[in-house]
Amino acid sequence: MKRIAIIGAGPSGLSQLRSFRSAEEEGADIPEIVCFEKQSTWGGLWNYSWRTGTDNNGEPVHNSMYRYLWSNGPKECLEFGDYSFDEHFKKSIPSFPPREVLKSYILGRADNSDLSHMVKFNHVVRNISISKDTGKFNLRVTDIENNTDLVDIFDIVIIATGHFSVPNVPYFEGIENFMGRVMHSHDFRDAAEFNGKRLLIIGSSYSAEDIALQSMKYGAKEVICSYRSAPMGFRWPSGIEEFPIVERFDSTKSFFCNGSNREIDAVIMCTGYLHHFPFLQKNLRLNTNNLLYPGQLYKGIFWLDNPNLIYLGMQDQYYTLNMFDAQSWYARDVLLDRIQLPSRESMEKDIKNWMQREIHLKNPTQEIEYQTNYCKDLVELTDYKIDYDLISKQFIKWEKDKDEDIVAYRDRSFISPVTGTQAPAHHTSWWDEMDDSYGSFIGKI
Ligand code: FAD
Ligand code: NA7
Repeated sequence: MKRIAIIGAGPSGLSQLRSFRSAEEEGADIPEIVCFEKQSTWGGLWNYSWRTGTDNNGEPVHNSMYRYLWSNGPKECLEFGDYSFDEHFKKSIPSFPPREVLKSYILGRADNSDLSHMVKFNHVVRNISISKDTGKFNLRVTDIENNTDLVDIFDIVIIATGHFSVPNVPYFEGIENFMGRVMHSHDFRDAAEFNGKRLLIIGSSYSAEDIALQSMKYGAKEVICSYRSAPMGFRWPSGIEEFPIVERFDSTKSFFCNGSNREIDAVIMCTGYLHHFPFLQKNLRLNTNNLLYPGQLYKGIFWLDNPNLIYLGMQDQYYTLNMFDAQSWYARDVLLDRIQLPSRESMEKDIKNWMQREIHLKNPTQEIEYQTNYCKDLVELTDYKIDYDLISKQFIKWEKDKDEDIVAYRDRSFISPVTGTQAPAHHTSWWDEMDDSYGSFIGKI
């Protein structure tokens, strides 16, 4: 029987565990699986931590989420095919829940699936290498609680360590002389810190958009978003503006490439994250930017040079939870010999084809359709069921809602692809709702 190691018990790792559990429930013999998780509990990024830098064990803090984080897409677009929001909450809830509510849902399926015995918490994977003699993977893992290192051998390794945790921090001329606060979005925790402040945000993607809005909502004086490639172009509330890329700083000002400059109090770099796998033997490390189809991975999952190495959730993400499920169900079926991988040549051709198609995508609608097709392609041969076409339509509608009104898009309601339920409206508009607690959101429906 194969031995499988999963690294990480965030949503991707949990999807993989759930996929095997579901096969087992239907009578299949499943391999021995050990999931190593460096945190004391599961949930990955959804475990909010006030800490930044290193944690109480001296390990890098994994968390990049912050207070007042609400879902940035409709919950109906991330719903699990085999576990609906209605089932978890015993009633239907609005489409854009705050972090704690989504975390409850993600953990709910794991709790109900009896997965915890497969996870070793407080275990940091330090090193993975391949034995030249056997072709098996040697793992070195630190058991943090007992302060011991263990070594173990596995046939299959599944990397589910996420890719939104290690910040990409570019250098800008003179920033070392700037006297205000400088941070990366990975360390952003509480928008109220910037109450009354003039804030410069660098970047023009999801983090920039959400942190700019949050900061205004919680009292920032003004927010400038500085873009490298293109402005986000939303109809921003008063106080938020977009400038082309910042070129340099002095002690109090930022200078932009269009010749203008502004006095600012703080800088938040929303400049994305690195795919970072220091624990892997060098020639096994996925090396990519944040793409919908990272290279080197067949079906976006299997390491081309050695398909016994599997990566989950390494894509840029419109889809999240049910894409991780699609990947996990497919990987499971390969590992259970229900699906055969084609020749290396065919896999390489397939990867090139998908990557080529990504280059030609022109707008978010095409990107959403592309990732929809990716998910559909994966589940075609498995028993995972969800209506990706409905999800796709709703993602496209969500993009339009954002263009119409970036402040109000979270007040809209969507249809569950699992139960068909239309979500109720939240009792307060997102812009006016300062309380993101579970009790306020779930209690007052
Ligand atoms: P992660 O959640 O990052 O989990 C990886 C796990 O691996 C962690 O538990 C970590 O501790 C563990 N790990 C890492 N290294 C090791 C090691 N060496 N040894 C052992 N364990 C290790 N998605 C949405 O659907 N909706 C949202 O609203 C949303 N908002 C987001 C907001 C922010 C600020 C960010 C950064 C992401 C957001 N996401 C959102 C996307 C998010 O990436 C996914 O929802 C999801 O958390 C990805 O799951 P994952 O398991 O792939 O990775
Ligand atoms: P993303 O989506 O990877 O975006 C990174 C942004 O940072 C993007 O706008 C980049 O600009 C910008 N960037 C990267 N490097 C630079 C430099 N050197 N100078 C200026 N701008 C730069 O990361 P996010 O944090 O926004 O989102 C990650 C996840 O968190 C996402 O899935 C959400 O769910 C929450 P570019 O457009 O490439 O020119």
